[in-house]
Amino acid sequence: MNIKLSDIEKTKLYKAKEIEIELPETPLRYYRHGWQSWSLAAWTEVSFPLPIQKPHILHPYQTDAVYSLEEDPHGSWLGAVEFSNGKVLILGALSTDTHVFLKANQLQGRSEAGEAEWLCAYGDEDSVFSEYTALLGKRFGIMRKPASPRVWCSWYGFYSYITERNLIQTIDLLGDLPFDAIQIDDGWQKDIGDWEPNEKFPSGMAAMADKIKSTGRKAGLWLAPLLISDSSTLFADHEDWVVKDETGKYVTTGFNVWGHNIYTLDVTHPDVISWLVDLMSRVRRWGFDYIKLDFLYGGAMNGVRHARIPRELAFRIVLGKMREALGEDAYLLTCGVPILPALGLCDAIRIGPDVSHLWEDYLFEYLLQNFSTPSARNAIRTVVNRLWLKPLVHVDPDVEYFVEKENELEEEHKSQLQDLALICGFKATSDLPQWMTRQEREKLAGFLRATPKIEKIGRYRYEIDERVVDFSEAVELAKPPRGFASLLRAVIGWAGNFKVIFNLFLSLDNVKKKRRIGMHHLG
Ligand code: 9PG
Repeated sequence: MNIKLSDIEKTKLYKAKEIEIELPETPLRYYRHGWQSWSLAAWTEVSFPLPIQKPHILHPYQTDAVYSLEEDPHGSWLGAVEFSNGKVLILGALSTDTHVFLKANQLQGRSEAGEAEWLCAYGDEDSVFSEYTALLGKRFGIMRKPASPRVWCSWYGFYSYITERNLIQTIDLLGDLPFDAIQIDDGWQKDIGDWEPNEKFPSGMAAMADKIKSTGRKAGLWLAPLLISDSSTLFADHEDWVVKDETGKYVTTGFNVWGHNIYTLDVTHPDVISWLVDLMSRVRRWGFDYIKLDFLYGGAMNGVRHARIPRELAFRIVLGKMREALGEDAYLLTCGVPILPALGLCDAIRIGPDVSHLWEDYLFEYLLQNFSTPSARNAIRTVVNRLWLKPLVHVDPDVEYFVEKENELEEEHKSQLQDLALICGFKATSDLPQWMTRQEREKLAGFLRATPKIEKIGRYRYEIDERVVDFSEAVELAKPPRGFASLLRAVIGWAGNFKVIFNLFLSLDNVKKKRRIGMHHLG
């Protein structure tokens, strides 16, 4: 279906498998909306298209691998262009399994499934995005919980080195800091797929939930229920539950981040569905009522599944079943999740990549032009560009930092993360109370209690009470490297595709993390 800008004045909603809008001029900017939580969302210069993200080995982790080699500007479900008069045209799907491309002077929508529904709207940026949000709310549903809990999350404090002992010590030291939930992250489980406590949690998970709840808070637990490691008992027992590609090879959800090959469960297989439902009920029985389901994109990756239904729809169906099993009274945060298919089925969505105690990462952001790796700046960029989702669901920008110890962020950058959390209305930290000075503890308490008035005054500018905060610098994308640096980019981008070299990088990073956490001090 081919339409012009003038058609939109009469009709805004279209039903088509393929739709093209003819643009009257080459737009200045393209709004690129990445697939899942960690994928980039940003306004990009049309005259400076982003190069294909490197290293390719990370594509399954950071992008929708189906489109990761696409050269033209593109994004999942929606795309928007900005013209020289400042007006914005949005093409937004109201159906899953859809993708938008800017090709020459056409904005193109494509559905991988059947006919899709599309909104085309032209005008002021905020109003066209609001129109889209309102329709998404009608089609997918709106989250119902009034406020998001203030969370202490173990990940950026302990990473996978969390133990029962250091968790209990932390809970005790958090004392009466106004957190509503304490959430145990990655590191408690036997294996990816074997969701039972490992030897670091000898008292078991019900005891951990009890301990947290005895402080009057929600007990939180992290799981990646759709992933399966080839080292797990689940894999040994149910090899047939794993998604394969057309050639019969297992679909890999990325490289071996946990030291093994990680694959994805077939979410359309009836036995997998009942296993997932049982898992959700078990976690509730342990006593957890704040659930962070992570790496969910695995359930929507391309592959051959038991039932031939579109991949994102298949994922949406299973997410609905997991939500039902958890019960409406549990708080459900989804992470590493394809955004649109999760709307209406969870209480919160992580809308950016991981933060870190570093502002930016020269290797990834400048040399490789990869904006999905953990850094404060990458997180801010994508989160600020996804705030239009806020009327639909609680938006999680990841954690904020308050302590000075072992943290390379400048005050200015810590403030930007804190301000963004106030704007999102979702507050969390992983700062170790063991490391807090009295002033830092007071600052954190003040932040957790604050309920400022928030007003948007520009694309990247907000007023928080009387204070103006501006994220314009943070969201800027580094230009591709030139000269020697571009040679370095080519070499590193290529070398990074070999598992051995990548794993070497990874283990060096783990050594740094372990040193930073100072295991010997925390026991
Ligand atoms: C636990 C973490 C935390 C964090 C999540 C997620 O290799 N990767 O590309 C990669 C990306 C994100 C990531 C971990 C690895 O973080 O966002 O909050 O829960 O998992 O493993």
